[in-house]
Amino acid sequence: MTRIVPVLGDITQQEVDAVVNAANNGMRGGGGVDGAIHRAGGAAVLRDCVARFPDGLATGDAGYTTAGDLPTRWVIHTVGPDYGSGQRDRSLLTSCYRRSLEIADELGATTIAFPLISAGIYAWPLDDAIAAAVDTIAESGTAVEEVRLVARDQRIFAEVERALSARGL
Ligand code: AR6
Repeated sequence: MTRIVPVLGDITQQEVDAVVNAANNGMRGGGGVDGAIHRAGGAAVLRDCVARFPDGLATGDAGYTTAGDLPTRWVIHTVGPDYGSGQRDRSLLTSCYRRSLEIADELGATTIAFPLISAGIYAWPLDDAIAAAVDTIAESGTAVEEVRLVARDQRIFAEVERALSARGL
């Protein structure tokens, strides 16, 4: 049974087997979580991105690299839909969680930390971004034992807690 644990904090400081990056199609870094992961992970993460994703990554898909200086073994990169630019197909957002967990299972990860994919620069409405995360993780059937949902501020953290308790999770 997978535990979904709300965490108030910074995704780059999570001591788990894998952290998930809210990447973009180019897979060469960016702002938000992506910028924080590349800064904290160091050049090794970018080198690995270039080597493993020469053509980038499709929206809704996920792939992994090593984690450089991060206190985790792998970074699982996934590309959420850019709601602000009109990409509003929710199945692309739920696919990010499903594909990331499939990769975590392939890697044998037992703990993983997600940010709220698409909920920042890509401007997906927060309550639905949280619902998509919680429901998809809960229904995934993953072998991962602990899935952290990391919120950067108190307001978002409280919303994640509320969504989990509303579902009895
Ligand atoms: N730890 C935890 N959560 C964070 C952190 C952090 N260090 N930093 C931001 N958040 P975003 P997106 C929260 O913008 O919407 C990049 O340029 C943030 O408050 O990182 O999928 C990429 O290269 C929000 O709730 O990801 C893409 O171009 C959530 O994490 C684009 O942004 C996701 O915010 C991806 O945008």
